[in-house]
Amino acid sequence: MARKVLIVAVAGALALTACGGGRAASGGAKQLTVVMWGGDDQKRAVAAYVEPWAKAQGVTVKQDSPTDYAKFRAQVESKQVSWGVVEVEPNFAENACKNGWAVKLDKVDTSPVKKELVGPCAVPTLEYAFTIGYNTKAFPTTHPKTWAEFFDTRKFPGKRGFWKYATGAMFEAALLADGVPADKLYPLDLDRAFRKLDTIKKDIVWYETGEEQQQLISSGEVSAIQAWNGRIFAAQQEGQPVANEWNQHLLSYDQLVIPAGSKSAELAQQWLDHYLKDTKGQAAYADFTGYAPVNAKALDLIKPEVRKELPNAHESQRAAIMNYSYWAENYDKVTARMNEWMAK
Ligand code: ABU
Repeated sequence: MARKVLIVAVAGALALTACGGGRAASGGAKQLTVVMWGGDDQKRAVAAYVEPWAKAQGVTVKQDSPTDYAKFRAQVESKQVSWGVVEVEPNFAENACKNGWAVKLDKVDTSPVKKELVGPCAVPTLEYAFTIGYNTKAFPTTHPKTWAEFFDTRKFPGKRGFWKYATGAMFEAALLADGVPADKLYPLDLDRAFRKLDTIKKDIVWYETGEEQQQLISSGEVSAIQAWNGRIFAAQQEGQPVANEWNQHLLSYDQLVIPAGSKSAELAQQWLDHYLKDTKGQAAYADFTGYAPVNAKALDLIKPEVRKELPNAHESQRAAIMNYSYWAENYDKVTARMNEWMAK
Protein backbone atom coordinates (compact mmCIF):
# COMPACT_ATOMS: atom_id res chain seq x y z
CA MET A 1 0.00 0.00 0.00
CA ALA A 2 2.78 2.44 1.06
CA ARG A 3 4.61 1.60 -2.20
CA LYS A 4 1.46 2.37 -4.21
CA VAL A 5 1.06 5.78 -2.49
CA LEU A 6 4.71 6.60 -3.26
CA ILE A 7 4.29 5.68 -6.94
CA VAL A 8 1.18 7.84 -7.22
CA ALA A 9 2.97 10.77 -5.52
CA VAL A 10 6.04 10.51 -7.78
CA ALA A 11 3.83 10.22 -10.90
CA GLY A 12 1.95 13.35 -9.80
CA ALA A 13 5.17 15.30 -9.25
CA LEU A 14 6.50 14.26 -12.67
CA ALA A 15 3.27 15.31 -14.34
CA LEU A 16 3.56 18.75 -12.74
CA THR A 17 7.18 19.10 -13.86
CA ALA A 18 6.31 18.04 -17.40
CA CYS A 19 3.67 20.74 -17.66
CA GLY A 20 6.29 23.38 -16.90
CA GLY A 21 4.95 24.61 -13.58
CA GLY A 22 2.70 27.63 -13.38
CA ARG A 23 -0.42 25.46 -13.15
CA ALA A 24 -3.12 27.34 -11.33
CA ALA A 25 -4.15 25.66 -8.08
CA SER A 26 -7.61 25.10 -9.44
CA GLY A 27 -8.54 23.74 -12.84
CA GLY A 28 -4.99 22.72 -13.80
CA ALA A 29 -4.58 25.55 -16.34
CA LYS A 30 -1.09 26.94 -17.00
CA GLN A 31 -0.85 30.55 -15.97
CA LEU A 32 1.80 33.26 -16.31
CA THR A 33 1.54 36.69 -14.68
CA VAL A 34 3.37 39.35 -16.63
CA VAL A 35 4.31 42.63 -14.95
CA MET A 36 5.40 45.70 -16.92
CA TRP A 37 5.24 49.48 -16.66
CA GLY A 38 1.52 49.63 -17.42
CA GLY A 39 -0.89 51.52 -19.65
CA ASP A 40 -1.35 51.03 -23.38
CA ASP A 41 2.28 50.10 -23.81
CA GLN A 42 1.83 47.00 -21.67
CA LYS A 43 -1.40 46.04 -23.44
CA ARG A 44 0.43 46.29 -26.77
CA ALA A 45 3.40 44.28 -25.53
CA VAL A 46 1.21 41.49 -24.23
CA ALA A 47 -0.89 41.45 -27.41
CA ALA A 48 2.16 41.51 -29.70
CA TYR A 49 4.45 38.97 -28.11
CA VAL A 50 2.99 37.23 -25.05
CA GLU A 51 -0.53 36.24 -26.11
CA PRO A 52 0.37 34.54 -29.43
CA TRP A 53 2.84 32.27 -27.63
CA ALA A 54 0.45 31.72 -24.71
CA LYS A 55 -2.39 30.77 -27.02
CA ALA A 56 -0.24 28.21 -28.79
CA GLN A 57 0.91 26.76 -25.47
CA GLY A 58 -2.47 26.79 -23.72
CA VAL A 59 -1.23 29.33 -21.17
CA THR A 60 -3.47 31.92 -19.52
CA VAL A 61 -1.79 35.31 -19.28
CA LYS A 62 -2.50 37.51 -16.27
CA GLN A 63 -1.20 41.03 -15.96
CA ASP A 64 -0.20 43.39 -13.20
CA SER A 65 1.37 46.85 -13.32
CA PRO A 66 3.36 48.91 -12.87
CA THR A 67 6.65 47.25 -11.98
CA ASP A 68 7.35 47.93 -8.34
CA TYR A 69 10.69 46.91 -6.83
CA ALA A 70 9.46 47.01 -3.23
CA LYS A 71 6.56 44.68 -4.10
CA PHE A 72 8.91 42.39 -6.03
CA ARG A 73 11.18 42.06 -3.02
CA ALA A 74 8.30 41.70 -0.57
CA GLN A 75 6.83 38.83 -2.60
CA VAL A 76 10.16 37.01 -2.72
CA GLU A 77 10.96 37.54 0.96
CA SER A 78 7.50 36.51 2.13
CA LYS A 79 7.57 33.52 -0.26
CA GLN A 80 4.19 34.68 -1.60
CA VAL A 81 5.15 35.17 -5.23
CA SER A 82 2.27 35.81 -7.60
CA TRP A 83 4.34 37.44 -10.37
CA GLY A 84 5.83 35.31 -13.17
CA VAL A 85 7.93 37.66 -15.34
CA VAL A 86 8.71 41.26 -14.49
CA GLU A 87 10.09 44.03 -16.71
CA VAL A 88 12.73 45.91 -14.75
CA GLU A 89 15.70 48.22 -15.18
CA PRO A 90 19.09 46.53 -15.52
CA ASN A 91 20.41 47.94 -12.22
CA PHE A 92 17.56 46.24 -10.36
CA ALA A 93 18.06 43.01 -12.31
CA GLU A 94 21.75 42.93 -11.37
CA ASN A 95 21.08 43.41 -7.66
CA ALA A 96 18.09 41.07 -7.63
CA CYS A 97 20.30 38.36 -9.11
CA LYS A 98 23.15 38.96 -6.63
CA ASN A 99 20.71 38.91 -3.71
CA GLY A 100 18.95 35.74 -4.83
CA TRP A 101 15.62 37.53 -5.50
CA ALA A 102 15.60 36.50 -9.15
CA VAL A 103 15.88 33.12 -10.85
CA LYS A 104 19.11 32.23 -12.73
CA LEU A 105 18.14 31.66 -16.35
CA ASP A 106 19.55 28.26 -17.25
CA LYS A 107 16.97 27.30 -19.86
CA VAL A 108 17.06 30.38 -22.06
CA ASP A 109 19.08 30.53 -25.26
CA THR A 110 20.38 34.10 -25.23
CA SER A 111 22.32 33.84 -28.51
CA PRO A 112 19.76 35.90 -30.52
CA VAL A 113 20.54 39.11 -28.56
CA LYS A 114 23.58 41.25 -27.74
CA LYS A 115 25.64 39.75 -24.92
CA GLU A 116 25.99 43.07 -23.11
CA LEU A 117 22.22 43.24 -22.62
CA VAL A 118 22.05 39.83 -20.92
CA GLY A 119 22.59 39.06 -17.23
CA PRO A 120 22.65 35.74 -15.37
CA CYS A 121 19.04 36.36 -14.28
CA ALA A 122 17.91 38.73 -17.01
CA VAL A 123 17.30 39.08 -20.73
CA PRO A 124 16.52 42.30 -22.57
CA THR A 125 12.96 43.30 -23.48
CA LEU A 126 13.53 46.41 -25.58
CA GLU A 127 15.90 49.27 -26.23
CA TYR A 128 14.61 52.78 -25.71
CA ALA A 129 15.80 56.33 -25.29
CA PHE A 130 15.32 59.11 -22.81
CA THR A 131 14.44 61.96 -25.14
CA ILE A 132 13.27 65.53 -24.78
CA GLY A 133 9.53 65.12 -25.28
CA TYR A 134 7.70 68.33 -26.03
CA ASN A 135 4.21 69.63 -26.65
CA THR A 136 3.95 70.96 -30.18
CA LYS A 137 1.22 73.46 -29.26
CA ALA A 138 3.39 74.94 -26.53
CA PHE A 139 6.32 75.11 -28.96
CA PRO A 140 4.87 75.43 -32.47
CA THR A 141 7.92 76.98 -34.13
CA THR A 142 10.93 76.12 -32.02
CA HIS A 143 11.41 73.84 -29.03
CA PRO A 144 14.20 72.79 -26.61
CA LYS A 145 16.80 70.86 -28.61
CA THR A 146 19.43 70.40 -25.91
CA TRP A 147 19.26 69.66 -22.20
CA ALA A 148 20.59 73.19 -21.60
CA GLU A 149 17.54 74.51 -23.44
CA PHE A 150 15.28 72.10 -21.56
CA PHE A 151 16.51 73.73 -18.34
CA ASP A 152 16.07 77.22 -19.80
CA THR A 153 12.51 77.99 -18.76
CA ARG A 154 12.86 81.65 -19.71
CA LYS A 155 13.56 80.89 -23.34
CA PHE A 156 11.20 77.89 -23.35
CA PRO A 157 8.48 78.57 -20.77
CA GLY A 158 6.40 75.96 -19.01
CA LYS A 159 6.66 73.13 -16.52
CA ARG A 160 9.11 70.26 -16.91
CA GLY A 161 8.31 66.59 -16.36
CA PHE A 162 10.67 64.05 -14.83
CA TRP A 163 10.21 60.44 -13.78
CA LYS A 164 10.21 60.01 -10.01
CA TYR A 165 12.99 57.40 -10.21
CA ALA A 166 16.68 58.19 -9.77
CA THR A 167 17.37 56.12 -12.88
CA GLY A 168 15.09 58.31 -15.02
CA ALA A 169 18.19 60.03 -16.46
CA MET A 170 17.37 63.27 -14.66
CA PHE A 171 20.87 63.54 -13.20
CA GLU A 172 22.51 62.76 -16.52
CA ALA A 173 20.34 65.42 -18.19
CA ALA A 174 21.16 68.02 -15.52
CA LEU A 175 24.89 67.41 -15.95
CA LEU A 176 24.69 67.60 -19.74
CA ALA A 177 22.71 70.83 -19.36
CA ASP A 178 25.44 72.18 -17.10
CA GLY A 179 28.13 71.48 -19.66
CA VAL A 180 29.59 68.15 -18.52
CA PRO A 181 30.96 66.35 -21.61
CA ALA A 182 28.87 63.30 -22.48
CA ASP A 183 31.85 60.95 -22.09
CA LYS A 184 32.56 62.28 -18.57
CA LEU A 185 29.08 61.76 -17.09
CA TYR A 186 30.00 58.82 -14.85
CA PRO A 187 30.54 58.68 -11.95
CA LEU A 188 27.83 61.31 -11.66
CA ASP A 189 28.79 64.55 -9.95
CA LEU A 190 25.65 64.63 -7.81
CA ASP A 191 26.41 67.95 -6.08
CA ARG A 192 26.65 69.61 -9.46
CA ALA A 193 23.53 67.84 -10.74
CA PHE A 194 21.45 68.92 -7.73
CA ARG A 195 22.69 72.51 -8.12
CA LYS A 196 21.48 72.49 -11.72
CA LEU A 197 18.17 70.87 -10.75
CA ASP A 198 17.66 73.56 -8.09
CA THR A 199 17.40 76.09 -10.93
CA ILE A 200 14.12 74.56 -12.18
CA LYS A 201 12.93 72.77 -9.05
CA LYS A 202 9.74 74.87 -8.73
CA ASP A 203 8.80 73.97 -12.32
CA ILE A 204 9.24 70.21 -12.03
CA VAL A 205 6.18 67.96 -12.22
CA TRP A 206 6.89 64.33 -11.33
CA TYR A 207 5.37 61.36 -13.06
CA GLU A 208 5.30 57.86 -11.65
CA THR A 209 4.04 55.86 -14.61
CA GLY A 210 4.39 55.90 -18.37
CA GLU A 211 0.72 56.73 -18.67
CA GLU A 212 1.09 59.80 -16.45
CA GLN A 213 4.03 60.83 -18.62
CA GLN A 214 1.79 60.71 -21.71
CA GLN A 215 -1.04 62.62 -20.00
CA LEU A 216 1.23 65.38 -18.70
CA ILE A 217 2.81 66.15 -22.05
CA SER A 218 -0.31 65.57 -24.20
CA SER A 219 -2.43 67.91 -22.08
CA GLY A 220 0.28 70.56 -22.05
CA GLU A 221 0.43 70.54 -18.24
CA VAL A 222 4.16 70.31 -18.85
CA SER A 223 5.52 71.86 -22.02
CA ALA A 224 8.57 69.57 -22.08
CA ILE A 225 9.32 66.26 -20.40
CA GLN A 226 12.15 63.84 -20.01
CA ALA A 227 10.45 61.07 -21.94
CA TRP A 228 10.66 57.42 -22.96
CA ASN A 229 10.69 57.75 -26.73
CA GLY A 230 8.00 55.10 -27.25
CA ARG A 231 5.48 56.79 -25.00
CA ILE A 232 5.79 59.97 -27.04
CA PHE A 233 5.66 58.04 -30.33
CA ALA A 234 2.50 56.19 -29.23
CA ALA A 235 0.79 59.40 -28.06
CA GLN A 236 1.72 61.02 -31.37
CA GLN A 237 0.17 58.11 -33.29
CA GLU A 238 -3.04 58.73 -31.36
CA GLY A 239 -3.08 62.33 -32.58
CA GLN A 240 -1.70 64.03 -29.48
CA PRO A 241 0.32 67.24 -30.03
CA VAL A 242 3.66 65.81 -28.93
CA ALA A 243 7.03 64.97 -30.44
CA ASN A 244 10.44 63.51 -29.56
CA GLU A 245 13.54 65.66 -29.84
CA TRP A 246 16.31 63.13 -30.35
CA ASN A 247 19.28 65.42 -29.91
CA GLN A 248 21.33 64.45 -26.79
CA HIS A 249 19.16 61.42 -26.07
CA LEU A 250 20.35 58.77 -23.62
CA LEU A 251 20.13 55.17 -24.76
CA SER A 252 18.69 52.64 -22.35
CA TYR A 253 17.11 49.20 -22.18
CA ASP A 254 14.86 47.15 -19.94
CA GLN A 255 15.17 43.54 -18.90
CA LEU A 256 12.87 40.69 -17.95
CA VAL A 257 13.43 38.74 -14.74
CA ILE A 258 11.64 35.95 -12.88
CA PRO A 259 11.12 36.46 -9.13
CA ALA A 260 12.70 33.70 -7.02
CA GLY A 261 10.04 31.36 -5.72
CA SER A 262 7.68 32.01 -8.63
CA LYS A 263 5.47 28.98 -9.22
CA SER A 264 5.60 29.66 -12.95
CA ALA A 265 9.41 29.95 -13.16
CA GLU A 266 9.70 27.01 -15.54
CA LEU A 267 6.98 28.34 -17.81
CA ALA A 268 8.47 31.83 -17.65
CA GLN A 269 11.84 30.50 -18.85
CA GLN A 270 10.09 28.78 -21.74
CA TRP A 271 8.49 32.06 -22.72
CA LEU A 272 11.75 34.04 -22.38
CA ASP A 273 13.51 31.51 -24.59
CA HIS A 274 10.77 31.95 -27.18
CA TYR A 275 10.69 35.74 -26.82
CA LEU A 276 14.32 36.30 -27.78
CA LYS A 277 13.72 34.43 -31.07
CA ASP A 278 10.29 35.95 -31.67
CA THR A 279 11.18 38.48 -34.39
CA LYS A 280 7.55 38.72 -35.50
CA GLY A 281 6.27 39.58 -32.02
CA GLN A 282 9.11 42.04 -31.36
CA ALA A 283 8.48 43.76 -34.70
CA ALA A 284 4.74 44.00 -34.03
CA TYR A 285 5.47 45.68 -30.70
CA ALA A 286 7.98 48.05 -32.31
CA ASP A 287 5.37 49.03 -34.91
CA PHE A 288 3.09 50.16 -32.09
CA THR A 289 5.68 51.84 -29.91
CA GLY A 290 8.83 52.94 -31.71
CA TYR A 291 10.93 50.99 -29.22
CA ALA A 292 13.77 48.96 -30.72
CA PRO A 293 13.58 45.16 -30.76
CA VAL A 294 16.37 43.27 -29.03
CA ASN A 295 16.72 40.70 -31.79
CA ALA A 296 18.29 42.60 -34.71
CA LYS A 297 16.61 40.25 -37.18
CA ALA A 298 13.28 41.86 -36.23
CA LEU A 299 14.39 45.20 -37.67
CA ASP A 300 13.59 44.23 -41.27
CA LEU A 301 10.03 43.28 -40.27
CA ILE A 302 9.22 46.72 -38.84
CA LYS A 303 7.26 49.18 -40.97
CA PRO A 304 9.73 51.48 -42.80
CA GLU A 305 8.05 54.62 -41.42
CA VAL A 306 8.50 53.32 -37.86
CA ARG A 307 12.07 52.15 -38.44
CA LYS A 308 13.17 55.76 -38.70
CA GLU A 309 11.64 56.47 -35.26
CA LEU A 310 13.66 53.81 -33.43
CA PRO A 311 16.61 54.77 -31.20
CA ASN A 312 18.96 52.96 -33.65
CA ALA A 313 18.00 55.44 -36.35
CA HIS A 314 19.20 58.37 -34.23
CA GLU A 315 22.59 57.10 -33.13
CA SER A 316 24.36 60.24 -34.37
CA GLN A 317 22.26 62.36 -31.96
CA ARG A 318 23.05 60.19 -28.92
CA ALA A 319 24.70 61.84 -25.93
CA ALA A 320 25.48 58.66 -23.98
CA ILE A 321 24.41 55.18 -22.98
CA MET A 322 22.95 54.81 -19.48
CA ASN A 323 25.54 53.19 -17.21
CA TYR A 324 23.62 50.59 -15.24
CA SER A 325 26.69 49.26 -13.42
CA TYR A 326 26.96 52.71 -11.86
CA TRP A 327 23.26 52.60 -11.03
CA ALA A 328 23.40 49.07 -9.57
CA GLU A 329 25.99 50.33 -7.13
CA ASN A 330 24.49 53.74 -6.37
CA TYR A 331 20.71 53.50 -6.81
CA ASP A 332 19.77 53.26 -3.11
CA LYS A 333 22.13 56.03 -2.03
CA VAL A 334 21.07 58.43 -4.80
CA THR A 335 17.38 57.63 -4.29
CA ALA A 336 17.66 58.51 -0.58
CA ARG A 337 19.33 61.81 -1.46
CA MET A 338 16.78 62.52 -4.21
CA ASN A 339 13.88 61.92 -1.78
CA GLU A 340 15.46 64.26 0.76
CA TRP A 341 15.94 66.94 -1.95
CA MET A 342 12.36 66.58 -3.18
CA ALA A 343 10.99 66.95 0.36
CA LYS A 344 12.91 70.21 1.01
N1 ABU B 1 11.16 51.77 -19.46
C1 ABU B 1 10.35 51.97 -20.63
C2 ABU B 1 9.61 50.71 -20.87
C3 ABU B 1 8.58 50.76 -21.91
C4 ABU B 1 7.35 51.52 -21.51
O1 ABU B 1 6.68 51.14 -20.55
O2 ABU B 1 7.02 52.49 -22.17
